[in-house]
Amino acid sequence: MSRPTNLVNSWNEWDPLREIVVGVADNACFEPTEPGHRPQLRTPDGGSAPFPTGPKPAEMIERANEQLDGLVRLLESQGVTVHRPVAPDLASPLRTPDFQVENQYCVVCPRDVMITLGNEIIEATMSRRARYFEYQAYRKLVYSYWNNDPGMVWTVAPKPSMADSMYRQEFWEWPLEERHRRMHSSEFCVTQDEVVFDAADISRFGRDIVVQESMTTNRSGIHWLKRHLEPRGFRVHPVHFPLDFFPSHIDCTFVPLRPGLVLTNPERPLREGEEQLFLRNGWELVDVPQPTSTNDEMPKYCQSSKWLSMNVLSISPTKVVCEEREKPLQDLLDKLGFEVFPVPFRDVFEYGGSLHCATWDVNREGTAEDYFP
Ligand code: DAV
Repeated sequence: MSRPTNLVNSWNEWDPLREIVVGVADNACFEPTEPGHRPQLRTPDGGSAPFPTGPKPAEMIERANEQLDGLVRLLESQGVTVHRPVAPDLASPLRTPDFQVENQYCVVCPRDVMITLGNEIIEATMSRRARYFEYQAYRKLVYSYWNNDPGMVWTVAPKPSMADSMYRQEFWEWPLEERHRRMHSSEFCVTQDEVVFDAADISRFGRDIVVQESMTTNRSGIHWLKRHLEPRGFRVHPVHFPLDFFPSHIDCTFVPLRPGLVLTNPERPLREGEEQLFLRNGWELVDVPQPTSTNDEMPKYCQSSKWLSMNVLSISPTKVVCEEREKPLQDLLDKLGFEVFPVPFRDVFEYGGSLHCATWDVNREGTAEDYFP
């Protein structure tokens, strides 16, 4: 039998899943402090402590790998083909002509780095030094698609310098009132001088691509996406969530689950007017319930918010994988008519995300639908 040629084909976040990549925790290090990121360790008294550096302890890596492997088993039991990246050495210091960083991070979250848009794979520019070379963990796989799928388009977005001048260091010092005052300016720790985006700030709706302006995606990055994608028939819509003062990655804020339905974050409403595209076309925006953990109750080294609760992964428009503790969200999904697959995943949180973050779908059934005619 001949192999199907369209190995790379994924137009949205929900069509029936055929092939996906799930990250691995091997060789992971603590994320370093750098101009684009200041990891914080909260102490019980509400203060902060120095964040650890260097490789993560083996037993922490094992625990995360067990949960990642559990997700792989579930997906395979649903008939999905799963690939894993190969983790390189991440503990050595990195030096480019423009920056140095003490170590890299991990290869648990392909979602942040890689995106499939139809028959195209894009490697994002990334926004943090420790993640500059993360794409390399996926290259073997990308080459296998490249070699076996003649229709596949492979795009590497322009790498920014990540030099000191690319960042706005004062951002980290702004007091809360200053952040309120600047809420609508969408200026974060990265300036507008270079093209910067993480793939996880993008959400796919067929011909329409929604991109969040954030700490990890600037307006120049969105402009590059527009100029690259619009001639190929996509429409790119920038979106903003002004009450999120540290926005990074759209998949804990605005999560589409099927045509006509987006899960929304009750603490992060869209900028006024931006909901119109959806409402005009008869889409429902449904707020998720409060997560089962407060931010203070998140795993010790986790740098993401409690809203990892809504970082779910769709197996199809009727089947959703959800973290096992998030019963209120599971009940909502059940009421909305989904079959819910709960899996334990909290040991993965400190590696940068939950179920959607830790995956990158390369093939889902379906074609380029126009959901917003
Ligand atoms: O809301 O904390 C986390 C996303 C991680 N990739 C949040 C976003």
